[in-house]
Amino acid sequence: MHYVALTGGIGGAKLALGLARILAADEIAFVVNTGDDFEHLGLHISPDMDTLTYTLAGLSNPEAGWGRKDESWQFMAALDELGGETWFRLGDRDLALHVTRTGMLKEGATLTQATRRIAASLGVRQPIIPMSDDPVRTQVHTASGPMAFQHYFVRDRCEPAVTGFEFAGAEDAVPSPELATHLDGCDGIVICPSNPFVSVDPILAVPGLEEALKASGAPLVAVSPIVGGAAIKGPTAKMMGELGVPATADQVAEHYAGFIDGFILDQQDAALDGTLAMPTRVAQSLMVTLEDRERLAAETLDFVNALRKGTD
Ligand code: FO1
Repeated sequence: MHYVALTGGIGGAKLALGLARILAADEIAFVVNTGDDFEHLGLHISPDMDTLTYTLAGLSNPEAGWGRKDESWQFMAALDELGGETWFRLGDRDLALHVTRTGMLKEGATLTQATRRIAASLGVRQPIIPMSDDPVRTQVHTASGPMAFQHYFVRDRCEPAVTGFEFAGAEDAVPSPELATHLDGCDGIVICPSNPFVSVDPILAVPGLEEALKASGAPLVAVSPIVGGAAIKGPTAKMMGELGVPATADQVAEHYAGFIDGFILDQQDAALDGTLAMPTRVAQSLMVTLEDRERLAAETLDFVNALRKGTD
């Protein structure tokens, strides 16, 4: 069997880890949002790919969800002394990854190639594929104008009210060449419980990518990032409110309508089961323990397989 999962950062990486733990390494490939990427201190930072890489490598910081465990912060302290920019925190060990990737890109490697080499160095065997090798940069529209994503998310702690989003550069981007090899003979596609607006939409904004997923013929299942009217992680519910959309799981399903074949609701939203314009499955989608991640991954694949066989 072979599956493809689309993911953003911290929330999505939890299910990604569950999938990686219950499948063989050659049965799953991850397509990751790079709309959060930015150039900072002369380095190419790729937060969602780093979060997934560290998570699959067993190196992630369990409290923050981003960055590495057992981190030290000497570089940040020294940068602060020099009056440098410290709003975006780069740990000493984490810094090594950004320096390595930036060097590879400067020498002519694509982001796909650089990611493959870094993941292999850290012992990750599952393919981690950036949505595109071309720069796509999420801009968050607010009442005071457009903002670069990390300025909105980290520097301003998601405080500005959003009015919309733009994926600068998407129109000229092409999907990573590695994607096609994983869609050939694909048995199912999972959209992890990531933010639909700033984690999944940038992936789908790459011209040809959504069409390639559909053309694979594999059933597409999204796992709700909204549980009982709140986001599992991050600003999804706050954004929905600001965009004038009720922060409910059915509104997320509606957002993906026409694209997905099935939707996974949390037990807290079981009342919505059977009320959506697509097949639904109810599961425990809050992932606290490792077992929670594995259980949700197994339930998701069971749903995908049932949709493919026409038994759901
Ligand atoms: N998130 C924060 O909230 N604060 C940080 O200082 C921060 C630093 C950081 C460094 C490297 C990296 O790969 C990710 C980092 N993140 C940080 C996470 C991050 O930017 C966001 O979680 C994502 O972009 C949203 O998915």
